Amino acid sequence: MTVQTPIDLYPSRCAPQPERRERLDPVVHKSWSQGAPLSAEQTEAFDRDGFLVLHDVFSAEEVALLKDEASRLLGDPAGLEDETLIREPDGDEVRSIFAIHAQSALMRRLASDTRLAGVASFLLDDEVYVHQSRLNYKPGFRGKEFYWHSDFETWHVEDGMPRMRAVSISVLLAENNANNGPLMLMPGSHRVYLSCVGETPENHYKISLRKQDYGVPDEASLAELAEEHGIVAALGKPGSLIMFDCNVMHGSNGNITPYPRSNAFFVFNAVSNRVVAPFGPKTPRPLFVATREIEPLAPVAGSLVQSIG
Ligand SMILES: O=C(O)CCC(=O)C(=O)O
Repeated sequence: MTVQTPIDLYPSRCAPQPERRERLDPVVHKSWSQGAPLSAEQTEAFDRDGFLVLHDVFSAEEVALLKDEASRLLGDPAGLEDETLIREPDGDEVRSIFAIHAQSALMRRLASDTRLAGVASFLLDDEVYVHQSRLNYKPGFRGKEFYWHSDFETWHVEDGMPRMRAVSISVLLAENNANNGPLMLMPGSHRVYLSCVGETPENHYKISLRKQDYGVPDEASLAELAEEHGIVAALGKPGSLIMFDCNVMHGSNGNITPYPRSNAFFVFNAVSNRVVAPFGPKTPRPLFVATREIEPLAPVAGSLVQSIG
């Protein structure tokens, strides 16, 4: 079956100057009603700010299980698909492990949990699948920054995600505090689509997963956005969740504290928004970065400990 490439509603990396465009898609795709997995206030805050932090979502036992699994994955690189292991730009320390939902039964169960997949499905008003997953370690002393970006810009140009109907959820496995390079977001910036300059080279992902050079917003536009929206750091203890819209401007500083900042990160895309041919380079990124095999998740309720333990 040939999938028709839809019109490019969010062009980027094809004009000599950056452009600001209006978002054409809703942020919360479903009207709130009793029984929704978020309260009316939480739903409103997500719609307004483009992100939401939920504290104490996972119990201490669940966090311990997830931390053990994150350490196990980190401690056994030979057991992982080699290319899923991404190292820091100037060193050998592991920055990210991709496709964790495909390489760990616990991480697959976590992705399917109602607290993640159920909430994503509500916000996007559709069945969801995992577009991308990874553990982001940000090791102590040497963990490098993630420069400012809109995820959607990359997913659209490099992966062929047609519309803004995706949400990311980070499960905090270590305390994310003001000092160890927490996620920073510009609240409200998700309403503006900022196109970037510079045609994407083929196989860009090989470099960009360590350090991104294309799909990077220009400084003048970032300064304007920061002036308009401000910058907020999303802080929380292990077991908290940060959920953020696919187009919110975000990034994080390096970590020179001794304390690693590890998070399990899942991107949920609406099944109706499945990826098509990339809008930029001809060759899509590999499946471990952006899946093209759509497996809708059936949300699972209950403790991770009982499911796996
Ligand atoms: O983990 C972080 O601090 C940022 C991660 C991020 O921006 C991303 O994965 O898109």
